[in-house]
Amino acid sequence: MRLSLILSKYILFFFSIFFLPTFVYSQQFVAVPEGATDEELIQAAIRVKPSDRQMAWQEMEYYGFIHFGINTFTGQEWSDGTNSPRLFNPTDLDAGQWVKTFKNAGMKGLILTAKHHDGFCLWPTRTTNYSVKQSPWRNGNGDLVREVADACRREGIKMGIYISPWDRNHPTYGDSPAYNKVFMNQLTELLTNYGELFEVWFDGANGEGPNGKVQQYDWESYYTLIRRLQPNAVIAVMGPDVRWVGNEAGKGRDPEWSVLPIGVASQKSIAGDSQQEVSNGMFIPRNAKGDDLGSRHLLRGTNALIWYPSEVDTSIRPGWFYHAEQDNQVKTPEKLLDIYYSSIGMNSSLLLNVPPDKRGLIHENDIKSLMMLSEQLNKTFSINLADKARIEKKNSTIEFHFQHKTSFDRLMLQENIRNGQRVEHFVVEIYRKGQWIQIAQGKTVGYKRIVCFPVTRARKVRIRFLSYRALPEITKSGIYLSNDH
Ligand code: FUL
Repeated sequence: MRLSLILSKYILFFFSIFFLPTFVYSQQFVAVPEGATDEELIQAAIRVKPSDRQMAWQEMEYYGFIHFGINTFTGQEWSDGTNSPRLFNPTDLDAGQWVKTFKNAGMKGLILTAKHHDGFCLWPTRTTNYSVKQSPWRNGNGDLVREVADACRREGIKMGIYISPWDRNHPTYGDSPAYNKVFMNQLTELLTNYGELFEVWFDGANGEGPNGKVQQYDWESYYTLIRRLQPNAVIAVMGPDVRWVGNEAGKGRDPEWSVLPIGVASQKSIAGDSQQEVSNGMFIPRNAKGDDLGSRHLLRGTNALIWYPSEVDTSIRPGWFYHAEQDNQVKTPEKLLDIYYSSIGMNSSLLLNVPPDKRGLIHENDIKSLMMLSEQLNKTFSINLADKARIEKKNSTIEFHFQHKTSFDRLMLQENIRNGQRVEHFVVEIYRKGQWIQIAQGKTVGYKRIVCFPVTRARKVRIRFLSYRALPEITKSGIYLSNDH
């Protein structure tokens, strides 16, 4: 690479351990020159692209969350680390049943709570006795992380881990360097002993440890370790690769931008001078809950932009952990379908929690809802009506001409995000009585956008891109009839 190119004001920086040891988690960003005009900002924004690991993750779309641990047996959502490990005693645990259920539901992977805030470890870690080792399950010889990893491998779906940095049991928690060491060891065990992981999910919840002290997490070291031991894994939520959508209700937003302002104050800090500033300010957009995180006006004043796509995490039940009294509150297939459209249909991935019960099995009611959802999705998306249409692509429109009048109520678009995210506003129109009539509209497209509207009958459909950062590259489009109504 020529030096002049490196110094060019819009250059995409690829930092890696080889180039800049202090910036070891290989975050890619595009620098924005000071005082950039709006046009210069957009020029920078269209250069922001996903990393390979982010791309592989994005293509998974739909994967499951397993909250299982000591809380499953005490009826709690959060426990304080004082429950006896002997309470952990699933009678019929079958990780194969979990994985098969998820696979049949159409999920491409699962994330297991290897350790929740209570500190109870689902694997026989060397870092604490508060683990399956001290439980009656499998006579203390069990390793649930291993059983899940083996089942995932057998069924050919990917595995990820959730590990809570907040630990309400470990005596070192709050003694920052000591606990950071413990946590690094826990990570090392999980990252080395169970095969390839696709995601490491760091929870944002944080509080006091048993000694009342607040822990200073060494995020930089955690990220570095993950990059070294599992280079293909994305680090989510409290991490640089995947962003929390901002709610736990399964709600997406439009626009949903994967290109976001980096959120730190100075170029100096971006370059790695101030590690704290980089990690604290960079990965958690301060307004993760806002209606819009990345439209043009929100990019003003930033000094760099990153690719930071959204993940929707929500539970099939009111709680994250299993509670028998919620057996009749499992989300209906209709509700799950809404969530599908407002997550995967809105440029996010869907991480759907399905907590196993005290037997160690996914409950029949949850399976029923999951299967009905997947049937409905298969029914809707197995026939792409656009395949039978003549397609005319112009610069900023795509027209579909059917041979006969055709009924449809869903439209799907995908941008070639390897070349960035470009579409800012589009309308869907049909041709009727000599004119184009708008039936739906949307803002962003991104990796995938599904627009839902009432059943419509027409011979010609058109998508018109009203606003974009660069000419849209639509790689896939689809028109469907759902029969959801
Ligand atoms: C939250 C946690 O506090 C909940 O218990 C759950 O694990 C959810 C996924 O994340 O921050």
